[in-house]
Amino acid sequence: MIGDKKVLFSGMQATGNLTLGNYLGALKNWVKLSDEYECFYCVVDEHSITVRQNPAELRKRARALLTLYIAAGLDPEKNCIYYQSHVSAHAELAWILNCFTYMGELNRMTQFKDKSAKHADNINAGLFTYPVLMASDILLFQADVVPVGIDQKQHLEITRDIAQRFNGIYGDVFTIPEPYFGKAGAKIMSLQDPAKKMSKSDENPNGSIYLMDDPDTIIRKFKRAVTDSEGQILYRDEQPGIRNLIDIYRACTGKSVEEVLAEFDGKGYGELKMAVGESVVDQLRPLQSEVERISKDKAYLDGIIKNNAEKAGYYANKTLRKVQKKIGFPERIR
Ligand code: ATP
Ligand code: LTN
Repeated sequence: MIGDKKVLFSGMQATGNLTLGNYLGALKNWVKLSDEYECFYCVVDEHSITVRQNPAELRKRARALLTLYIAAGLDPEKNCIYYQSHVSAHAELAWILNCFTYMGELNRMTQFKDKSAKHADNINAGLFTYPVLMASDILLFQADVVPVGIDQKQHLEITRDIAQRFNGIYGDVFTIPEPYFGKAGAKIMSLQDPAKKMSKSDENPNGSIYLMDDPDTIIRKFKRAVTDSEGQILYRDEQPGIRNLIDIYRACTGKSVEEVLAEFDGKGYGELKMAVGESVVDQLRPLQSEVERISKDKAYLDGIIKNNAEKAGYYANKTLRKVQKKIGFPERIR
């Protein structure tokens, strides 16, 4: 708790241009929850380097991501929006928690398996211990809730396991976090392959809607979305492409599955695709204009970056010092 509020923590990697999946699965829920909790929203640039990055690009993307958090509606005066690399406690706690995490546990992580298959030439130790750094992010802030997409479920479970193990040895040091998954957008699939999640590092740009795509591009991508030959608009496993379109529509409009099915009863796939495309354009329009406006104000952004890194550092170091003391590191001489 901070004051009388529970704590929320979440983050995203600065690995590419954000997609509609990132927005509907995570960012949109962040905004929804931001009044209720004391929130920390991190640009996890340290996680990003588990895959090789171009330095100039990484710097640019990290700033663009931070701008996008604000543009999406997170007030940086109320929510702590900051870069992971500006708070050294993340890496320090990660080292400690590495010593409380088993190889066997990390070996089971599906993201590690997927990413090492994708980057076979660079299966580095950071990629393997990625979930430990993520656990450190969350536990440093004693977070109660962590809004993420379904793909992060396993990482939340290992975070809870590490925290429980540590608490079992040293007493109640860490709050055990709960994941928060939204109803409609928790797993948005690729428009070109509905068996695969929409991902910002996908090589095929037609599979993903990027948050900064212009309206024509968005509509074109939806028109080309892969569906099936059933010809009926139903919400079921056998029609993953249609189900994905319905999920996107639900997440953008707030309608229920029943309402969407009633709306498109007897209509064709073309009509559904157009309606979904338009709902996405409407959803992204305000966000895009806010990005333009905020990015121009360099001094404003720099001020946020500096102040919030200090605020995050304060809370993170409080937990880190407690952990260091518990495990028996020598006290600092003041
Ligand atoms: P990468 O392609 O680099 O692995 P990513 O697109 O999976 O990246 P992350 O930075 O790993 O994005 O994830 C940021 C947040 O967005 C996480 O909470 C994640 O669960 C969520 N997310 C990512 N893709 C989707 C998706 N297709 N549907 C719903 N949520 C998603
Ligand atoms: N692994 C997450 C990004 C991430 C994160 C976190 C999310 C890093 N640290 C802490 C929530 C809380 C991903 O989305 N790929």
